[in-house]
Amino acid sequence: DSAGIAVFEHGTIKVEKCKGRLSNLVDKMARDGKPVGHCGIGHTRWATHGEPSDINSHPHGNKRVSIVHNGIIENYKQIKEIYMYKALTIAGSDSSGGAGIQADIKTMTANSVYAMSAITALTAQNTTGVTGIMEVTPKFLAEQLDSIFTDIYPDAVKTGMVSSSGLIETIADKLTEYNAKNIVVDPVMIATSGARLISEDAISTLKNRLMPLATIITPNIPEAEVLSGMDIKTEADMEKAAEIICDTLGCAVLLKGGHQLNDANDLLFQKEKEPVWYYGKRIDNPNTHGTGCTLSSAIASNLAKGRDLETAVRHAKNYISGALEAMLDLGKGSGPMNHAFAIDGEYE
Ligand code: PXL
Repeated sequence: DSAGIAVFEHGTIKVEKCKGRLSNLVDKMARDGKPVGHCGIGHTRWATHGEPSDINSHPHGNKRVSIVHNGIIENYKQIKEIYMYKALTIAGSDSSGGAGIQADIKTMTANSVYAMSAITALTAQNTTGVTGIMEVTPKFLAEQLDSIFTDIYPDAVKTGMVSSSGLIETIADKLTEYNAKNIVVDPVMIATSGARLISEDAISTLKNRLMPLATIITPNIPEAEVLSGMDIKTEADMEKAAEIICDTLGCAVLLKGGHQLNDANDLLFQKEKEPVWYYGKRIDNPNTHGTGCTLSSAIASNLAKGRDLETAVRHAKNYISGALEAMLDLGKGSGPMNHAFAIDGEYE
């Protein structure tokens, strides 16, 4: 009898009480990407090759999920659930679907991660601008976060538009209460279209309460100027500003060169590590609505899968390059990217 118990941990497959062919089976699953392949062949391969993962932080760590009889996994559905990495976006809704919550969910889905959302505000907007903003109350945001964290615990969290101090405090309290890991804070201040998306006093709450909890923050140059208090004109300025932000707020910084400086050259600054430059290829696409949201949720997706920061940023930049290169052209203003550029979408 080849019955045994497969123990699935965050990022690893370990076989316990294994008799007969069970370990062969797990190896085969990894090789073929099945049955867990539905949740990402990458995870499986990565798992069995034993690269580092953060097992202890995962609520499903050590959970036994599968009884195997003669090579057949009986509770396959459970394995799929366990094997789906999960990410949460806490952000505003963009009715035009290119930025905010909508961009985040599309990005996480396209990166094979299960996406959840806690909505901070509704915006009425299209590619030409924002016409209205309706915030949720801090109490209702707290309720959304309680619902999420007490049930499907996210492997990573991204925050985007949070326009007022009360909402930011609620997020900081709840992320602390639930011991959230892999937190990416996109310090959204101004939309691509020019609309202001945060109040003045909320900026200091963002700095004092939320950013110290972040694994990484992803400012563009104007945001980094606000956060560092210095003008940024050169690559050397970018390094200096990122160092100031990292030292004062205690989190890693991805300072995005964007269109204002060096095109797509971004700088990753981490405490006690050499700065890393990502020399992105310049893609001549004027439709950049939602690029900030997309990059930060792609980083969160990759952190959810257990990747380190440097790798997560590299993969996220590859994803956004693909989405820009697809040259989608919708709307009258700066349009959205094609988040689904690598998804076939035909199910015959
Ligand atoms: O890209 C910043 C941003 C974040 N969140 C929402 C937005 C935008 C830009 O338009 O609409 C909801």
